[in-house]
Amino acid sequence: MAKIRTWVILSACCVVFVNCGPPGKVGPRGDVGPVGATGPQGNPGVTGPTGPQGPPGPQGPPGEVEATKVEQLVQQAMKAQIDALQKKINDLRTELQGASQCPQGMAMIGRSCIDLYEASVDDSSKLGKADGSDTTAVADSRSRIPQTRITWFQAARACANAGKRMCSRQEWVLGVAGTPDPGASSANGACNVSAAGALVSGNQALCKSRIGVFDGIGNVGEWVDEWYIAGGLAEADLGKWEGALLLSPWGSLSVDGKDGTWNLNGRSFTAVGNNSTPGLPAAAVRGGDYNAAEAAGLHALDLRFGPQASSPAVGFRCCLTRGVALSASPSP
Ligand SMILES: [Ca+2]
Ligand SMILES: [Ca+2]
Repeated sequence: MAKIRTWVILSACCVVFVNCGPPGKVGPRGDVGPVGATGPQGNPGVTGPTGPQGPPGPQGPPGEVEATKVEQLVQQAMKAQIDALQKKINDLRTELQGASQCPQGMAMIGRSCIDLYEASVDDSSKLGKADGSDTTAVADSRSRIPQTRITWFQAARACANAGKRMCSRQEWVLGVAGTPDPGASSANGACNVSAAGALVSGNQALCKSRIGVFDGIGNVGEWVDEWYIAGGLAEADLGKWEGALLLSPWGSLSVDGKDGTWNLNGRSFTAVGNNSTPGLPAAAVRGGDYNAAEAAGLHALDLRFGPQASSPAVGFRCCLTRGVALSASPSP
């Protein structure tokens, strides 16, 4: 209806205003329009799939209990090392101290120390058997009545029990050197060579050596670390030594020239008063005793006693090498 109306209107117009013919052909289609503007950005894509599993991570720190254990082990190891070092330091310190001085009651001879006094022991009931196998008495160097009735073996053990040893011949002689020889008299504090028994060692003020050793001469004879074949003399001399005291063998070497030497012609005592035994070695006793008179002296040497013999006139004295303590065990 609307198209018809339009056509009527248009036709009427043509009648009114124009002497018009039929309408022309429709013109060609215009060119394609320009490309439109770029559209807006699209929405983000969807999330991708889960990736593969990663490699395992590094080992974590130890747990609390394990860490404590490790720490304890480290501390123990360090403590053991520190203790070992400390012991070494202490040992070295002891050795240095020992190397530079002598223990109390001893005097220095080179690298050795010698007791200032004839030895006593802590307990004379602990002398044990004559061979010293069970001697537990401990020797000491103090101003006391010295121990006698002790065998060489027991004396050696008592010295060892004190961390010392028996004196060598050289140590004994050097230690006692310079002691004034009293001759036959003990008057005025001279060495005890004319009494009924032993005095307190150190009692005789003049009986002192160059380095302060007391009673090397007289009081009690002293075992020394020295053994001999008993009576090991020339055949021609044997008769002269039988049970006898030989005086003046030292000539001018002795202050009074009468220091004695005793020997028993190839025999030695197993004990005082017992019969002497042939072939038994003699352990040396030096210095003479309270009853030796002029025969006592620096050079006095008594070879009558076997090492298992004991006498009321024979004691001992200990020495040591500085910086070295002897172990008290095992038994010899
Ligand atoms: Ca003596
Ligand atoms: Ca003499």
